Amino acid sequence: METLTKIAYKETKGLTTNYPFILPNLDYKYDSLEPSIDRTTMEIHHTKHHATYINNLNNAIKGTEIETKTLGEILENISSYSPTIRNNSGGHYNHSLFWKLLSPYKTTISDELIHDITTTFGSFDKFKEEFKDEALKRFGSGWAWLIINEFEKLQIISTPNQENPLMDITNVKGYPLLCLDVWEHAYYLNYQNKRNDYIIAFFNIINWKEIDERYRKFKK
Ligand code: MN3
Repeated sequence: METLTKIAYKETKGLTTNYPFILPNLDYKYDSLEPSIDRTTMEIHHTKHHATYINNLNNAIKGTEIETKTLGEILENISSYSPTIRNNSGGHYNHSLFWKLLSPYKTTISDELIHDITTTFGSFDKFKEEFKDEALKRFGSGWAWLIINEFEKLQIISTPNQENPLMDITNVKGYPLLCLDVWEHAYYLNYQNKRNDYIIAFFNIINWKEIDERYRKFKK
């Protein structure tokens, strides 16, 4: 348990913002991820869905002692807080990370991370296949993740609703490298029920540069 907490702690200690939480700007335009993710989906997802999680989170903690807690402290002690705080702090963290992991430009992966992925999953294609399967089998709403687990190994997991591997309630904790939103609001306008096609398209817009930076930050 000690190692496990330490792994997740590497991320949570960097989450130093606290109340009032604000909507982060995107590093790209809403239409720049087309055709993989359409402009309308991106705009609604960012300005409505993500913004609502933030408003709900701020409203839930306003005037309470949680106002002084950082986002990292809230997530790692999430079992102490209400379902409203759990859903909305998770929603805020997960989306803030997700936006950074998308890129309109093709990015390359470092040799070190490719080597680690290939060693862990057999090949890069097998990694993609396993990630896709995990994202597909997540019933209802949730997220798929590539994390560094308690044994400092790469692992693919999924979480329900807005839970994430930094929360003390999740089965597998770890340091997130990659995440994919598989809530229907993330793809339904363009893909309807075809979550499979959305996941395949997602692989075209992954910001591997950002993932490499997260990977190196962890290894330090
Ligand atoms: Mn979402």
